[in-house]
Amino acid sequence: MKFTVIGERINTSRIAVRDAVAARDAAYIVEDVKRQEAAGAAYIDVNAGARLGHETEDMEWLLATIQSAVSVPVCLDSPDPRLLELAFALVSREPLVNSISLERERYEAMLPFLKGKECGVIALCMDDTGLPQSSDQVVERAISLAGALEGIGVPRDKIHIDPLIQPIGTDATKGYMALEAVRGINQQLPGIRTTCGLSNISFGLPQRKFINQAFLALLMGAGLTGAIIDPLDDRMMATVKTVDMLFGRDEYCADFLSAVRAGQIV
Ligand code: THG
Repeated sequence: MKFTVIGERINTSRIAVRDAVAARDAAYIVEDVKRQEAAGAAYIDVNAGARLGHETEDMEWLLATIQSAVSVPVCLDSPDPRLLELAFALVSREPLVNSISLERERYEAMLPFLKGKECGVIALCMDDTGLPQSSDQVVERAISLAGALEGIGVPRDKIHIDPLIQPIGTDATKGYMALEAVRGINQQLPGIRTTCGLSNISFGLPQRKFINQAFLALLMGAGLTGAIIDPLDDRMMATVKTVDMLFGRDEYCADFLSAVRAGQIV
């Protein structure tokens, strides 16, 4: 299966999106998500967390606006189980729910909510002690999360484990740790899916796009099945399409060649 691109742009932590949401500028959001869909996003991530006190109404408005504009499903992105539950009731296509974790409060609220729902789930390898400190610990947490989710009936291929990418700038082992974690997850939980945000790897460093792009190629090599990225970043998407092709997931190199013809790979 081709790599799953989750488009990250509809996030109120981005100034332009925050302004558009505050002004209820539907044209801006519609234009943005149409471009993400055209560029190959399989899901549109929607994160309304940055305007404090407005998360619920912003999420409702964004979902209505986005779902009238594109036919790809949304990825509901919030740490708040109540907001995810409210948002879930508003989706028109099977969503990805981002996210559950092993943090007690979130875990205990999310499991009963997810039971019996038709959706994909992103599961963060986070618990109440914080971020994982080794690739073995990521794999252990992935096994716990997968066990709990499969236990309530979520099929393995709808579980997307997020190993949680940590900055390389303050700990040189964090890149390799993530690569080992993805390999370990695939070995211990065959058929499971994996995803992550990339940008933490380059936190505090210059030339971040170059770091993120090289890291994505390495993660795909380790077996990562998807990522939360900017589908309008042509270089990042060129990496995705080229690696998909090199892994034999692009019959006759068709997608690669059409991206070249469209001027997206130059
Ligand atoms: N895992 C999961 N979900 C996530 C993350 C993750 N959701 C949120 C985040 N991390 C992924 N989403 C984004 C969205 C936007 C940006 C980065 C990650 C972004 N970053 C630019 C930067 O960091 O410089 C800002 C550029 C701008 O303002 O336009 O835009 O890890 N499961």
